[in-house]
Amino acid sequence: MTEMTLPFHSGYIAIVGRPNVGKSTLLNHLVGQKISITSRKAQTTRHRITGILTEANTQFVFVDTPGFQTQHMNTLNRGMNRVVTNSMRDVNVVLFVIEARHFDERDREVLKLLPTDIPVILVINKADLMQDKSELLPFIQEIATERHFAAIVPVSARQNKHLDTMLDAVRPYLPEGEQIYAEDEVTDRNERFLAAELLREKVFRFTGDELPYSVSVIIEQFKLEGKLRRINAAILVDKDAHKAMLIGAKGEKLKEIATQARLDMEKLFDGKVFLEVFIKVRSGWADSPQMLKSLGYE
Ligand SMILES: Nc1nc2c(ncn2[C@@H]2O[C@H](COP(=O)(O)OP(=O)(O)OP(=O)(O)O)[C@@H](O)[C@H]2O)c(=O)[nH]1
Ligand SMILES: [Mg+2]
Repeated sequence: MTEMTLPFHSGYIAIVGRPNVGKSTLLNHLVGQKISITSRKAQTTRHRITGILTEANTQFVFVDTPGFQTQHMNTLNRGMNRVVTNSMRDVNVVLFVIEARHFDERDREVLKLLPTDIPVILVINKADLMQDKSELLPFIQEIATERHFAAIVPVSARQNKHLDTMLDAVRPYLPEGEQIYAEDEVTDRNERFLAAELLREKVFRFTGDELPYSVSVIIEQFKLEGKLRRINAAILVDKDAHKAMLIGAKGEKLKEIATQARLDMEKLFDGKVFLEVFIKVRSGWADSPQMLKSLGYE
């Protein structure tokens, strides 16, 4: 008996939307690992991050992007918006993510940027927050008047609901082609980058509202000693006052941040991590072209 081999399909899928709609949560649940940091604060993601999902006959290469900024236009935010627009070039599909029940001007700004020559799938995330399911249809109808969508899929990224339906909607748009990445790869980002991001996530999660936006992380040393990863990281802040806030009373805050970051790193890297964290004051880093370059912005 001859075995039938189905042709392989692969392609790129950009995940775009305003800040905080759940793009990175969606990416993480799609690939089954925490490769893109998340928080309840807006503007968590600052870079383009690729997440890879490989099935028997298909490879999905998702591209998570920063939430599109419409306020506070410093050099960093302009750079982040450039990442968003550039990420939508050369992809096969765009996932335009919005939040159930909330569609506002900030979503409309992103809608205006969406390419007209690439299929766009509307992903209505946080569907779990919609108590009254009868609200869904009128909500969909309202947005569907704004432009043509290749498909409209309500999901709950956090609860892993309907992600299969979403993948089924993407599938027809992935062309026949070779595997782009090896099947065991989940991201194109290296451990150094992921370590910096996991530490930055803890700053987002363990500090007040203002601080996270003025913070950045640099890995100063990353050494592999057998199975142990020895990492020295610097958290860059804008002001001395921010440094004090990060350290907290008796250094408790910084200790908690470092511990939680280390635990996440050990989980992701599947090995022991020795993490040392320093804080450095570098005022105006978010507007310094030189600093931004060293953080990976062109
Ligand atoms: N209830 C609910 N909350 C969700 C869902 N998906 C994400 N969230 C929450 O929404 C918040 C923002 O999630 P992120 O994944 O960081 O959002 P993002 O769009 O990547 O945000 P930026 O990177 O800042 O643009 C977090 O607190 C998530 O836990 C969902 O399906 N349901
Ligand atoms: Mg994000």
